[in-house]
Amino acid sequence: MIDLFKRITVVRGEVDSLPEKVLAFLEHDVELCQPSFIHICDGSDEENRLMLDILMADEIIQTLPKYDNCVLAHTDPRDVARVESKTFISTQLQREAVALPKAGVKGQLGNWMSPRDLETAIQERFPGCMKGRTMYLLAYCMGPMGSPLSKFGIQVTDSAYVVACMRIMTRMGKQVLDAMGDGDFVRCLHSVGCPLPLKEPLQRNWPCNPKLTFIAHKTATNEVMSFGSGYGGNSLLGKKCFSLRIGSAIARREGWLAEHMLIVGVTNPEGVKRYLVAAFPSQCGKTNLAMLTATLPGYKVECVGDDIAWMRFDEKGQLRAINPENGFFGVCPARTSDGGVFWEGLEKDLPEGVTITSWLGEENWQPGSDHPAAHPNSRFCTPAGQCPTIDPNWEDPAGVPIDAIIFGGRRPVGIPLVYESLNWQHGVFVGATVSSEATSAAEYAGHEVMHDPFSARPFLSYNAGDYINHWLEMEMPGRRMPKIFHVNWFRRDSKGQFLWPGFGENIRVLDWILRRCSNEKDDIAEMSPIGFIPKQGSINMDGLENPVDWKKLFDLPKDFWIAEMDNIEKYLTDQINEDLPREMIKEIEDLRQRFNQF
Ligand code: SPV
Ligand code: MN
Repeated sequence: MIDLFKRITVVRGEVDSLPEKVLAFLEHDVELCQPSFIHICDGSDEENRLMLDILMADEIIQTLPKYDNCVLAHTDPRDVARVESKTFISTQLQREAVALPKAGVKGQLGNWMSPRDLETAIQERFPGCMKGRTMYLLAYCMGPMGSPLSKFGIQVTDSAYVVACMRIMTRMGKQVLDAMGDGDFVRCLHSVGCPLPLKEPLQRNWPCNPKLTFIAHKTATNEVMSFGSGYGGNSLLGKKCFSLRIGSAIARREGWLAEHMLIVGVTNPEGVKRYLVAAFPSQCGKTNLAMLTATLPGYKVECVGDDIAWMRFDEKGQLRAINPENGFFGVCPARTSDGGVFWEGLEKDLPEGVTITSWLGEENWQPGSDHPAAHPNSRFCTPAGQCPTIDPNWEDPAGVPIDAIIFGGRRPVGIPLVYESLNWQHGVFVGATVSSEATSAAEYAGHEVMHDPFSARPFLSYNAGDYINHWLEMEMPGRRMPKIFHVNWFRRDSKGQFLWPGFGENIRVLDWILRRCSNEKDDIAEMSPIGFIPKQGSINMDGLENPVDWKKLFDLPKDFWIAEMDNIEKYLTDQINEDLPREMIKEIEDLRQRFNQF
């Protein structure tokens, strides 16, 4: 055994049996972080119980007795979201990682760090950061085991909470180490940044280090380093860090797409099933759409994934998608006194005498209070296989065939319920110009509309101009290109009321989209300046509780669109500047031209 490990107690697993490369990685991180104990995770039920026992003893979790095998963790109120301002991509040249904005403009498409500054940042944080704690090593697979589309990762972490969640969110444990052998893996280092003994008392028993929080990615060498936060997107490194940031860099090199998209299968009353992917910025209801219960009779929606899609064209030219994840990490609610959970909107369904405890521990929280019961970004973490509407093919190693790509955002004005792009290049433009109201999944306040190209802005790991180019280059002879659509469930009238009921009624829009993807003879679309929009009456509105105002849903106010086009042009040219593909300039010109003739 290597000398280093003789000084540390290996509490579980055998370091000697690790593949050589994994051992070298472990050795490096042990030397850096100086944990007191090492635990090689096997992913077993027994190990999971041990993690939960540790978390219970540390009073980080409590059981929710109303449900089987369900626990609640309250975090330090300062550690509740991704921290985009402290998320970095490190490459030799800045321009590899981020487009260089116009002079005097602040870049919004990611933060670059030089290799030298990264080394300094690491040295300021990681040496000795696990003193007194256990370093867990977990091997995991993103994507179904055995799929040619899947990829391996190794994460070391000093958080039992992270181990328990990674076991849900990924395929994790001994079987992965066995399958991986001497193969490559993404190297992930995570620490909550609270060596023992503590220098400051914990808040709500949740170890974190908000002052020093940072999440860094070395895309050239497939490495992630995360410090100071236990929150999902910052600490479950298989998710945003690997599957999106490192993933899209690998995808670019290998010619495929790693996207912030849900994947669903929709079956119509004739029994025809088609799959689609949809990209929305964080907190626009991706999980809701992924688990939609159709209100139209005879339709069924089944879920393959709710957050991330890895997609590749197969040898027949068909785009196929896998969900790299194994669980859902969705927005969820507060605790009730009967050991259950409370979602806003369930006020009327609360059993008599049951009270709500807010996320800040305030007992007897009252509906209608001036502050929400749960932090708006509080999350649940649960295995995908437990979803009642999980798709039977969700773990198909070949992936599911994709017929349509949907982009969307939260747009209160101007943007119609649905439109279809004119062709692939125009569709890429639609993706590049996604905007949405700000979200509490990161550190933003307020609701201003923010640009979020491909809903991947927080997850870009290389120059946005190259990202757009990579999308453009997907179109090749012999490939059946999916149609690209844009949806907006969130348009409001002048009184601020939503014009569309949303939720299960969104099946009506999915139905229209999928009819556009079949070779249906009925003419259900008409040309507009922004693309094809539904002909009046072509979306099935049968049985809608309240009639919708078609005109207001599909109106294209010219003054709004003139401002929107100016805004898009300014954003793309300011932010992507010299790296903006000329195809995007052409699309803006064509859009202007079409409005001029409108
Ligand atoms: C998102 O913010 O887009 C999420 C949640 O899916 S997290 O994984 O925490 O980033
Ligand atoms: Mn997400």
